[in-house]
Amino acid sequence: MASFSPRVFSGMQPTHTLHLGNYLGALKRWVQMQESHDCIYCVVDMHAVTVWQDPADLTRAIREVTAAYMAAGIDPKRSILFNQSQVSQHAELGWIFNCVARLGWLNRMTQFKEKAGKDRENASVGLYGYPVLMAADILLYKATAVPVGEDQKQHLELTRDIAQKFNTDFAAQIAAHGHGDSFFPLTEPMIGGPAARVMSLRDGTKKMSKSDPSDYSRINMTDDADTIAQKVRKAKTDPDALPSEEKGLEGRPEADNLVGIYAGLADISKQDVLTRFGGAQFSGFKAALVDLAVDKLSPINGEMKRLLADPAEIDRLLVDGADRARAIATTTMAEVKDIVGFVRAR
Ligand code: AQP
Repeated sequence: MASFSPRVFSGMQPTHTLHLGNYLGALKRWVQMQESHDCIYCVVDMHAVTVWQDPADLTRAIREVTAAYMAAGIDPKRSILFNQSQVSQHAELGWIFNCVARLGWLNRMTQFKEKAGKDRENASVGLYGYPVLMAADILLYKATAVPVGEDQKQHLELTRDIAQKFNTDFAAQIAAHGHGDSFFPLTEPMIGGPAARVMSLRDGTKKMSKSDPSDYSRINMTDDADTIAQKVRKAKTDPDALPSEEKGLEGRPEADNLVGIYAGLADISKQDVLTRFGGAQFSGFKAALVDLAVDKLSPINGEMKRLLADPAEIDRLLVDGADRARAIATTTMAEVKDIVGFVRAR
């Protein structure tokens, strides 16, 4: 079996504003991974345009998401930080993978079904092919691990299926070009922690989502302290006190969600939260949650504002990151072309 150096890749779409689910499910863990891994973090603007984006809003959101990454602790010197559309190899490898992936695989993708909704015929071809482009994003860098929220599990399984089929279909050429028995790694999803799936503050059975029409369903990374306090106070709960054991959260999705958010923000387990707050009424627990959320999010919010005051510097950092990403992507794409049998300049 070929061996691959450990490398992390992950990305977020510059659509709307990032929320607490994006932060706890992914971004916070990306920051931690910098300690142990070679990391590449992308603002996936080509994914964003799979649904309509006003161009001026898209430009603003690319800079805002970049600022959020850095304000949360992504260091653009240590990690590679860039926006996807500046590295054209993502689209090139995406095309090859369109020819590797099977229609039957894509037909099973639940996110497409959710996002296309009833008006499926009117969805863009890009929205349907979204998980194929995501596989290209990851495998272009031969990433071995991808930290994501639970909602992305199925897409990562598809990434592994595509890598496996490419490795099998082209096994002879992969060996002949000196890459051993596999060209792409079978990337591991890194999903976990108490906040791998943060739910809506209005409905504990629905994922916290950027596109939820109710702003009270989520805490945005740009929300100020008063807004955070208002949203947590209005968050749906049930009439009972908090349980002392985790199994007492079963069948109580809203309570489970708030406890998970507290645990994610405090870097402790849900059981630790219940050991401290078991028997408390929600009013007291919510007050503690507001203090914690404001304490953790306000410095990020402040740093985002500082960074966004200089958009030219953000653009410069993205160009620099894209140059570093392209250096890796160019090599992979040249090797893929050789394996597939395309003629190219040498
Ligand atoms: N609710 C969530 N809980 C935990 N993790 C989450 N992620 C998203 N929502 C939650 C993770 O955030 C990363 C960014 O993914 P994205 O930018 O592609 O976000 P998204 O899926 O578009 O975000 P939304 O809010 O779900 O957007 P809409 O409303 O457009 O569908 C990923 O790692 C994701 O797992």
